[in-house]
Amino acid sequence: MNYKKEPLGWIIEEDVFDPRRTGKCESIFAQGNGYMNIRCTLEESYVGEHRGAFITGTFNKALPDEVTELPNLPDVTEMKILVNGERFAMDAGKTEGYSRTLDLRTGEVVRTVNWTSPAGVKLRFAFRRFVSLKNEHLAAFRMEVTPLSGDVDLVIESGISSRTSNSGSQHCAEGEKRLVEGGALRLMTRTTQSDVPVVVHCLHKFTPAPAASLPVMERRCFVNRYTFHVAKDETLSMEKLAAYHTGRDLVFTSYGQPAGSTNAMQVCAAGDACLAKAAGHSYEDLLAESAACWKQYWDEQDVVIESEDPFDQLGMRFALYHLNIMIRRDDSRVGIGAKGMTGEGYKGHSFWDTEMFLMPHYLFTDPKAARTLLEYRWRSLPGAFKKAEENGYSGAMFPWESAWLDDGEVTPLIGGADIVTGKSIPILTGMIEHHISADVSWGVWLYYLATGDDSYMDQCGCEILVETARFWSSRVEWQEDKGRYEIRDVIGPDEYKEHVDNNAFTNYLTAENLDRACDVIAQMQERWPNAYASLSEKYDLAALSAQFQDVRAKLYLPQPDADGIIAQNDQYLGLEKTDLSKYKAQTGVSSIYEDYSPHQMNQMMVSKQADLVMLLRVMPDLFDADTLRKNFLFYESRTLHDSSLSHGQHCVLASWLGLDEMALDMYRHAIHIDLGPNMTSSDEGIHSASMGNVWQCAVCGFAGLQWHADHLSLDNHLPACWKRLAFRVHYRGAVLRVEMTRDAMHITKLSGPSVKLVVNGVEDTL
Ligand code: IFM
Repeated sequence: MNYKKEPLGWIIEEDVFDPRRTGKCESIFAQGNGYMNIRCTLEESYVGEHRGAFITGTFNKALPDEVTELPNLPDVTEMKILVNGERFAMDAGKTEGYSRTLDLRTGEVVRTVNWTSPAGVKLRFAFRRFVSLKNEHLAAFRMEVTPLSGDVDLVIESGISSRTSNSGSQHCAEGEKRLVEGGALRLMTRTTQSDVPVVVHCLHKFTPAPAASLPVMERRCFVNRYTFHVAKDETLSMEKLAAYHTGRDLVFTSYGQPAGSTNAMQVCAAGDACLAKAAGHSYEDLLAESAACWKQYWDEQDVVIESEDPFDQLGMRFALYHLNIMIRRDDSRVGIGAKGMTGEGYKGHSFWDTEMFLMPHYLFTDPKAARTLLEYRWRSLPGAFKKAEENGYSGAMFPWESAWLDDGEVTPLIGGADIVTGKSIPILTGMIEHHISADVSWGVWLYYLATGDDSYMDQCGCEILVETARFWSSRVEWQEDKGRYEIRDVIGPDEYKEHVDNNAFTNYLTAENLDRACDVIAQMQERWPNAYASLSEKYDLAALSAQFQDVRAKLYLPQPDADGIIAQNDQYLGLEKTDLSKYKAQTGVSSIYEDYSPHQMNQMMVSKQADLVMLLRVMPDLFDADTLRKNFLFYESRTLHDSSLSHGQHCVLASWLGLDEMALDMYRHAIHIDLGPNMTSSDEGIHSASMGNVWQCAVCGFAGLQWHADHLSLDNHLPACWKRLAFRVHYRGAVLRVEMTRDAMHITKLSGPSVKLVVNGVEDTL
């Protein structure tokens, strides 16, 4: 890969075709707009490729014993190109001058290559594509082919294939194919269980026109076969438009309406009209419209980094690019998948990643988008009530993995192979990783602190805080001998530790959840009358508040021991201290699974990811600086960073602790998770939470952004090799521009009401 292409900091280039990187490049070059994402699979097919087109919210269950997942929808990217009867593919013949670039400024991917076929025919190919940021349904492709060694006969097959699957499980029916007015191919299908109508269109335009064109309908495939005779040095160009529409699109379904109730013909008509309109425009025109939206995004959201190493900037912009294409900013029926929509990994499900890792970015750059994410949690409450009830608890127990609003818990039950037993490893997170309910509440309160949005609290926030507090009040266990409540048998953030008691992160976030629920109950009647009306009808709020206060007062909150170390959980400090150097030095992740079973790892003092460190990062005021530092160093030494969630949070805390070199090292690890040399790390999609982490590293870590009850604070922790860092922050209706060097921090209020700030310890009001 080449990250030094001009203009520096904007271009990701694959400069050598290497089939070992197939999956990685499909994911990192993926294009989208929050409604849909298309993996950047090459036009001609290769062993190991994984075509993918995903539309937010179209969740489906392939078989009764599988969990709901985001279906891989019909593909429009594949093309078969025959040159004098030889199939164009770069793994045959000779390839020269290969380059595939993603231009982060416009979202366009361009591939150029000179190819000599096995029979010696030379051609130049240029492929371009983008998914429109202007029209969320539209993707456009352009190809130019120039024969260089003589005239050629070309056959090109291109269209729609519904042979796609999610690792073998098919989600769409065969569907109905037809040619529609204007020569477009149309495939109308439905998801098998959720019954969502899915309509895909594809239209080709060639210059010069083909000698012949023939529609070919096969099982799950509908293409046009075009034939051409192209003279030496003449260029054949193709423009292809594709449009995706589904019955779950907001225009067809109001909130809560089942997808199957949408008339598929309406969806077809919308697709027909969309394509007919786009067909009147050239690729360049459509690209310009989309690029203008990207420009606006960058004007508002860019984080500028001037560093000795330009990769620091590129890594940040790559994260911002994906943060923009993974979120549907105005549809609160959908969350963000752990891989966005760039691959099938984690089945398109949302985790705590949303609130703890992604939310701070959206909240401080586009608060409305943050509200959409938190409304999604509120709309998912029925699933959370159901999960609590099924487990014998009260209130709202949020699913560890979430999909469609009423799906409830969708965590799969089994994972990879256990090296000792040879059986599948049971996945327990859906059953006992309970901190998600407190994480959602933490997100709600952070949103309220940063926006003061009373309407959100009135409609959603109060209910989430009260119902999650009700869950925790039923979840805690009274220990008569110790005279306290405990939370036993959980998995904390560190998923290498199962069935632990009193995970500090879980307990402290629960305490926070209970406190905030009491706060809102105290203010609800006056401040949030609608919430008060509906909750007071269901509950005696005064009694509920008294119950929460009692549980909170008696909840066990682990404290530093004689050495100043806070136990991650009751068992942790007594575990065996195995030598971890081999795993700390690993180039990939999770190599420990090759030597130990989960059961064995549970007995070892080893952490997968930030756990106690995560607690200190989100609640830095709990302990003094010395305790923070001691615990950070202790736990980091036992952490393998086997989750992409880990490095970024360590970076933030390391910055605050003045561990400058370590903080920069952690930042660089975070930007390498998807862009680094590991060929397979992103096969199943990019790591969404890591993108949020990269933003947090710079803004919360190096610029020291912290939120407080009535103000924001900033502290200069810029790495020595960074000359400048600049970004915007939205806070309580105001927009601030922060510009910093190692010696100075300039903050300008661009708009909005006055804002209280504490900058490098000095209070000020802008
Ligand atoms: O939510 C995370 C979890 O903390 C670690 N495993 C991956 C999940 C999805 O990113």
